[in-house]
Amino acid sequence: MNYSTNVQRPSANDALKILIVGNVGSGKTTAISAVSEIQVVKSEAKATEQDALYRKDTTTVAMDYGVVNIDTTKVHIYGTPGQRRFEFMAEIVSKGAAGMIVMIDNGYPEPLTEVDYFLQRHHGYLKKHPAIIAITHYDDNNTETNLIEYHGYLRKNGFPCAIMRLDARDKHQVRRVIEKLCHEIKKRPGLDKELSRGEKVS
Ligand SMILES: Nc1nc2c(ncn2[C@@H]2O[C@H](COP(=O)(O)OP(=O)(O)OP(=O)(O)O)[C@@H](O)[C@H]2O)c(=O)[nH]1
Ligand SMILES: [Mg+2]
Repeated sequence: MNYSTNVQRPSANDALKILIVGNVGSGKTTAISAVSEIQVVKSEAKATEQDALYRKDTTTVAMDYGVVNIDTTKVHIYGTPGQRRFEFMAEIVSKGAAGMIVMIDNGYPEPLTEVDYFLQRHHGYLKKHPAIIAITHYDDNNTETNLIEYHGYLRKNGFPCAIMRLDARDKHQVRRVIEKLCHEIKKRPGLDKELSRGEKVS
């Protein structure tokens, strides 16, 4: 008997929306492109702000969108622009998102100030939803801030988020961060209730 015809990948039976915010050049678009199982929808344009030109010529001006399947969960990933003048997009895109990745380029002169900026800005969202802080560009020779300093900052300011190192170009590392966030989302009590109130996406 040929069993192979009966073997199927488990189909996604639930869905989540997650959001990636973080500073310019931290790797939001790169991470979504690395991990997505569909062609990523992007909104790249020529960068104008000096900050945005630091690592690359283009910058996200609206949002990125990709999909990855984690076990039986279809994860819809939305990336936001890092340029401050487009940051209103994050408020719009965060609607219905069950969790957030805050991606920070460790090569910034003061990366802890950047973490502070994003955590304060999304404070309202983070009071109700889980987040992972993903620190990128850790391999750059000119980066000096260690993970322990991020841990210290989060502890001092009362943000109970996990912190992970990430090379946004590496699909497996990006997947691990998303898996961890999905795990945090699913262990939150009351998630089912939240999803049934309309946060579920398909
Ligand atoms: N060396 C190194 N390069 C990285 C790492 N992560 C991402 N990159 C590179 O850094 C750049 C990040 O660019 P994007 O992905 O466009 O950054 P973004 O966060 O979407 O930027 P905005 O849309 O402008 O906010 C790309 O050139 C990546 O290849 C890392 O950990 N180490
Ligand atoms: Mg981008």
